[in-house]
Amino acid sequence: MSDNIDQLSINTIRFLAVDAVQKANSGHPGMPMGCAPIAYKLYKNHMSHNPKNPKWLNRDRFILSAGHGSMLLYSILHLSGYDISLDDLKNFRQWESITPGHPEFGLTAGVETTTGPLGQGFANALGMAIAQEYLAAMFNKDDMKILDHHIYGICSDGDLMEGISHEAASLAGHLKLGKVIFFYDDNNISIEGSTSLTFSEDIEKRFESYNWQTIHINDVNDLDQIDKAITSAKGETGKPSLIITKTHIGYGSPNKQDTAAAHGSPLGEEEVKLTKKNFNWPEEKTFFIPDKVTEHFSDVMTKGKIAENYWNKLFDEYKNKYPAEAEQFTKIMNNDFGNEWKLNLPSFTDVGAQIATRTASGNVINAIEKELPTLIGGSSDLAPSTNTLIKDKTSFSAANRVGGNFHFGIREHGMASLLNGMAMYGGIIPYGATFLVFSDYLRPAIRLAAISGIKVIYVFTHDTIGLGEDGPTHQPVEHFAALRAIPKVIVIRPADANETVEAWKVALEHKGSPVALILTRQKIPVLDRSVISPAENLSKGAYVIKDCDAEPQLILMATGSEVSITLDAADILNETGIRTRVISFPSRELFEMQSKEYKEKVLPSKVKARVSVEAGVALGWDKYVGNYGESISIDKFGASAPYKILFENYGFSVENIVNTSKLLLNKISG
Ligand SMILES: Cc1ncc(C[n+]2csc(CCOP(=O)(O)OP(=O)(O)O)c2C)c(N)n1
Repeated sequence: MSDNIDQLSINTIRFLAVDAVQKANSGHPGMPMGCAPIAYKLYKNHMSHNPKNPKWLNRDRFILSAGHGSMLLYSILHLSGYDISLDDLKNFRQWESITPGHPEFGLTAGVETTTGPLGQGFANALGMAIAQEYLAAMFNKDDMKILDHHIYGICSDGDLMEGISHEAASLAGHLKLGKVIFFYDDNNISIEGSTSLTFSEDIEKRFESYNWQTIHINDVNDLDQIDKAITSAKGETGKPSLIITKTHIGYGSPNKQDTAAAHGSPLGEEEVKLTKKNFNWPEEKTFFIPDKVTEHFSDVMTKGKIAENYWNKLFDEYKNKYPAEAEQFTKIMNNDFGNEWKLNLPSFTDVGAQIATRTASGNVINAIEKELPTLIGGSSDLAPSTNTLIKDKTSFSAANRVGGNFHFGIREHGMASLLNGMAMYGGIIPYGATFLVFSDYLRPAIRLAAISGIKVIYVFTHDTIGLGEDGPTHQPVEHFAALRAIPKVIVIRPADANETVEAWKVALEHKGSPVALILTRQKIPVLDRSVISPAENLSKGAYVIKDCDAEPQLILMATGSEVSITLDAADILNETGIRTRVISFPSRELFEMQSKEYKEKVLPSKVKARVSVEAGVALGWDKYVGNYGESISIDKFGASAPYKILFENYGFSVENIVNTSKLLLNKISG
């Protein structure tokens, strides 16, 4: 074994990863073996972090975007003193362990975000940097900087091949996010072999053109080069830095180094032995941590404690000098946003007025934003259409960090992943907007927000063929179903302006998962609440919006813009003696959270004649309409025409609802 404590420590990281992957008989040993020196230098020498308080607000963040190299992260967290035991490392990838295949936010101390789907961690980190800039501008004072830290990360070839890295890096350079320092694990290998198969752009030129600083390390095992690179990255405060680092996948493995074989499979018993021999490491030992290494790392916790104590003192002084700000900062970072905003929620009393729900949503945001200064967001170049601009706030930019309006550019995927980073940073309620049809472009990041248990609010407008002339490319049909299919995502499609207010209220009060608000482009009537149930019922997901005099024979259920025509159809049916109940059904997820009794009350099992009315695919409605029911739906693509003509031709008319209902009743009774 080497006498050099640095080498000994780095090799410990390497072999913890190698042994854990071997024991689990699955995982990725090559990346940790190559990048161990980076993790070592960051956690041991450069990062300001306290392993005993992984949530300390002013810690440096580290994001392993190449999440498949998770054992690198778990090993360095263990050695640094985070709450990950050696047994946890031995349980890598096992049932209920805190060391899953890829890092998961909220599960493991010191894991800042969920990574694995390549490119996401990279963009999340940039979102965290945005959050830091915004909160720092809000709370830092010239004499006291309570948020002043770096955001480090490692990204791989795969991260930089993914489109999302282009979107996010482009915006980050434009916004001059100088606190970001990413290492690029430049090992020339991905799963199918050499990256020369697919990847020949000049990364340095690419990032320079994004307005990043680029730095080179031509041998990751030269620790001086790592130190120098970090120092010069920190020295550049006006640009994010990419440290292009030459590494070797599977470093030290005699037969697998620099080959794809080291990427995603255990080295194999024999090769593990040969590799240990190569490093002069005790061959017979597994999960071996030399005492000297344990000792060597003990100062990480001491230094971390001192750093946090120092910050605590600074924050005490801040509290004395700026008590109001300190109180607000503490509340916000604890996700306590108060209740004042609720008093400002608008109410739409102009019955019969025609208001698009996107317009109502814009009114809500603007009515409450003052009481919610960290409700911030924007759109991917569609703010005038999504109505998401906050009129009294400026735009966030390189020169203006207090701006609460974000211009993400036409970068939906990047936007969604940046929003995730903003949410994970804490203190921010981020929202992002685009047309519903483009929710597909955000989908991977929405899924990760749901897995990570973080709240991001999506404002998806232009929600059906009701958007009209733009035609089938812009008309969502499968998108309600597609969003509802993601576990934990709360999808809400309000029926009118007042339900839109309630939808925002639910979204803002909800915790622990993303919320998608689905809104119309076209104007729809403000429903007359003096004759139907109050819009507050939206929080139950589905409610009887208008009932018949006695027990219903027929139940009509509708969402969004289809509710008003369904109410009209029910009036006709009731007049003809068919006792018809109408259910406004804005959110399946909220409805499923209700008690069995409530659900039975709204949808009595004995009423078999049920019709759903929603301008999207029927998928999923069978659960509610049952075996005998019908769905008025769109199970094909839309078309380019004025929306009223489309609604008529696709069956979303009072007449068709009435006829479908009558036919159904005949069928059932016959
Ligand atoms: C979005 C996405 N697509 C595909 C994968 C599967 N995958 C995991 S790692 C990887 C590429 C590996 O190459 P690289 O990023 O260079 O990592 P290294 O081999 O150097 O560890 C792929 C395709 C993934 N994790 N995420």
